[in-house]
Amino acid sequence: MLTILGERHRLHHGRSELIDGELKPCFEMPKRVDIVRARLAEAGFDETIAPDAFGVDALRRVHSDAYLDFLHGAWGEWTALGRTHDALPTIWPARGLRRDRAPHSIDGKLGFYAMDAGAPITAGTWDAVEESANLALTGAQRVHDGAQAAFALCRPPGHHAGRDVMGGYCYLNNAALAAAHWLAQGARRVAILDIDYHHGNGTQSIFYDRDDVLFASLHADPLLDYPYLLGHADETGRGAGEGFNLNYPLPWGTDWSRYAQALDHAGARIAGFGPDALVVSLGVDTFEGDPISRFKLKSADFSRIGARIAGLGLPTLFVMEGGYAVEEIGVNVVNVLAGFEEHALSRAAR
Ligand code: OKP
Ligand code: ZN
Repeated sequence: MLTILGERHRLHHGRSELIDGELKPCFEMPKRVDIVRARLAEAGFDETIAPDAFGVDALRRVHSDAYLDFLHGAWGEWTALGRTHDALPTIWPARGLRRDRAPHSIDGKLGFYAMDAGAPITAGTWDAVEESANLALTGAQRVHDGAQAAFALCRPPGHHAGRDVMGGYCYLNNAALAAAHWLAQGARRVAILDIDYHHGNGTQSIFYDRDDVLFASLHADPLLDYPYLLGHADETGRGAGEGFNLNYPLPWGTDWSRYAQALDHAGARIAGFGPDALVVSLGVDTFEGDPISRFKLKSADFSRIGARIAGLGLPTLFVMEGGYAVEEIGVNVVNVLAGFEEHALSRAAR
């Protein structure tokens, strides 16, 4: 499978996030990409390319100008005050506070544009997130040009990022950018299947009013787990988008049999939608050994996921999201991709 790889992700290495009331080292780290790359090479996935540079116009299809300006300038504004640690917000626009006027000072802006303290900004964050977006856009372009499937090894991930909000390790929504790119290239309908453990609140919010993008997500019940404030089954879309948003909140301890039922249901809905192409937000934090998650998928189950996705028979772009059992992340990701390829080949042979 065609794989799009970058180097600049390494420039983003958040030092700390708030966990259990303490600032602790971020689980989301450069080594995640190193391990996936090593496993890809070992498994013979050697068709790799570097990203093309898409300009700001590709980003503006999904994100607001004010938010892009903020992300681009945040580190400079932070360090101009003599600060050297990661930039983190300390306030958020909760109920009763205004969210229509962006503050001018950096501490105000950090809060205004964040949903949590889970997306630190460092010296290299902008370069890394810009490249991560370009990986997804390059993958989308290649699939548009005729590749049956591609894998964008994005880092930082993107599915928690909304039109003008960062959070949960995410800054630019890579999957949404890919879907928007396909629509701009003439696709009539695009489906996004989000199989990360956490609900893709950013992706959902970006397309919530639209009937040309079907968003389907399997994730831990938000009553129990991050991001807590979105991802319930009764979120089905709004206005023209009614019926084009599909959430499968699942309990802690979800194993393959339970997961497979939800996946098959989502697959049937995606097939019924008749999309021109599919984006998969590929998180492997559903793995039983993941340090921040509570599902029970085994490494072999990821091959089954890949095969079921291939069963849809759609041009498919896989976009890397989460997965924090660092030593196993490579095996689990490559199992999805290999499971997809094997099934796609056997379909073609029939
Ligand atoms: C990003 B992705 C749990 C803290 C949760 C945020 C997790 C972000 C996950 N104690 N912190 O969806 O994998
Ligand atoms: Zn996740």
